[in-house]
Amino acid sequence: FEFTTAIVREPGKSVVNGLKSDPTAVPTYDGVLAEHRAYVDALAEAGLSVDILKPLEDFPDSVFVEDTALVFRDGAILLRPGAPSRLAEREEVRGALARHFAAVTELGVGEYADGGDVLVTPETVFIGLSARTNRLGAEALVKHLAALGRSARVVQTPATVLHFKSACALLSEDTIVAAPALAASGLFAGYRVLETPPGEEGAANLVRVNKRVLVGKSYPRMAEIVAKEGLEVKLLPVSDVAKLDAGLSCMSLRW
Ligand code: CIR
Repeated sequence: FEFTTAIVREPGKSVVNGLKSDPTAVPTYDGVLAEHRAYVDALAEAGLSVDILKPLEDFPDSVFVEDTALVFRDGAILLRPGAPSRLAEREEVRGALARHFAAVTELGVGEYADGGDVLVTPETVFIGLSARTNRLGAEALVKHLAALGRSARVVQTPATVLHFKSACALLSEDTIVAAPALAASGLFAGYRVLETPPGEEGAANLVRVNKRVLVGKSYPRMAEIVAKEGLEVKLLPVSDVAKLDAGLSCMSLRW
C-alpha cells in the first residue's frame, strides 16, 4: 500500500453498457464520471502521480483498468481478462505499461486472470479462481510472480462476488478487511482479519494508499473501524460504479 504512481482510464460514454449482474441497476455516464474524478483526485491527494489514459468507447468496462495487469515496483504482468468483451483491453494498456516498466511479462493463450482476483500482501499473493480467473491463468500467474520474487497461493473466490477483491483488501502489513464469507474461510490464517459490518459487505473493496484509506461513502461503520486503526479515511462516492459490480480498487493500477 505504499505507492508513488497510478494508471487510471477515464470512463467513456459507453460505460453505461458495462457488464453487470443486476439488470435493473442503471448507472449513468455523469455519475460514473463524477465518481472517477473524485477517485483520481483522492489518489493525487494521497501523493500519487496519476497517468490518466484516454477513454475507450469500444470497451465499456475499460475504466476498470485494474483487471488488465498486475504491477509492482520492479515489473508488470499483462493479464488476460476473462470476460470476452474485455479481452482486448489488455492491448490498450500494453503501451502504458511499456512506458512505465522496463520488464513486462504476460499471460499466454488460454491463461485467464482478472486483476480484481489478485490480493497482494507483503507475505504472499492470493489469486482467487472465479468466473474470470481460470486454473491455467492462476497457475501461470504463480510462475510470473515467482520471477518477481513473490510467492503466491491459488484460492477460491466466494461464489457470491464477482472478484476475490470484491470481498477483501489489505489494510496494513498484517491486517486484511474481509466480508464475512472470506473472513470465516480460514484463508487468512496468520493475518488479523477485520470483518465488514453487517450490511456493509461492499466496503471490503477499500484501497489503502500510503497513510490514507479510500472507503465507499455508503459504508460509515467501516469508515469508523478504519479510523480506529489510526488511519486517515477518505470517503468516496461509489454508487454508480457499484451498479457495474465494481468498487474502488478496480479503477487503478497502483505501485
Ligand atoms: C466487469 O464485470 O468486468 C466490470 N463491470 C466490473 C469490473 C470490476 N473490477 C474489479 O473488481 N477489479
